Amino acid sequence: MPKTDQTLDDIVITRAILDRYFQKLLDHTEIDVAVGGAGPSGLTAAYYLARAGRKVAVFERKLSIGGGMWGGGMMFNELVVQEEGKRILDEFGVRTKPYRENYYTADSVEAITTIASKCCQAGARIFNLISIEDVVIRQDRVAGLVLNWSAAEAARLHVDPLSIAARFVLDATGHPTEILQIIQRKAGRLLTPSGKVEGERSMWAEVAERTILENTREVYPGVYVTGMAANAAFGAPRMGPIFGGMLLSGERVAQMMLRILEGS
Ligand code: 48H
Repeated sequence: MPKTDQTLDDIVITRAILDRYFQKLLDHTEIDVAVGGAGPSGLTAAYYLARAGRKVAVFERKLSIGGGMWGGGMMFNELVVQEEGKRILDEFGVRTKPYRENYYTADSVEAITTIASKCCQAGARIFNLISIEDVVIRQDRVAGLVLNWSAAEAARLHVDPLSIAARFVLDATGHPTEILQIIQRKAGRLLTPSGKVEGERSMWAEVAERTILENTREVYPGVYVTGMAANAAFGAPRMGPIFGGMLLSGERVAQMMLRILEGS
């Protein structure tokens, strides 16, 4: 029997991490879709795009992915979806329980861990601890993202960023609409009624969940908006801890982009 070397070398461990990480990052410097924010809408969009064979990277500022889904409502880690939202949770394999007609609940930890796992396994790459600090604009169109370490941002270090190219950018940064804020500050009018982020309105689940799909759309050449950011961009209400709209918006924006990517 040949003897295998079962010793562990710290330097090999270091080299393995550096090799693999840089391979992964280099492989995502020119991609189909760059998603800003790994909350439920961004991860759902990334899942559908990757499943269709598109090259997708998700950039997330925080160490943890999942955005606002972990906390359910007011830290009670259960969430609610309506019938249509349940369809997507079923597709991901997240278990739901009927509560009343058209109301289902799910464990928010099971929901976000499952969505994130399916997203990675479909081929989307998630880069956590990286913040989007600017966009690349070429011929009046957003053509990529400018990225920096979140740790550099947090420590207010003056470190220059790096950029990646993407055919589409997706603002899935939730309430603060961070990518759109950068564009309106630096590039010009958004495709909203005022040309700026209209701002989210007070909580009204019924209206918010109905309008989110209309608000899921292109908001600047090359840039789409999904999830809570879509309602904030177009001046619609917030919806509280019902998450069907996040999932449906992620699915819708992936379909819109795929139509264009597959037609070209
Ligand atoms: C990198 C960034 C940057 C940046 C932000 O807030 P999210 O969970 O967003 P959605 O839209 O997928 O889900 C919204 C939902 O969680 C929610 O808040 C709801 C339904 N609220 C209703 C209500 O009434 O309150 O995730 C956004 C993610 C977060 O993880 C941020 O850290 C990340 O985007 N992010 N990542 N660079 N510049 N800005």
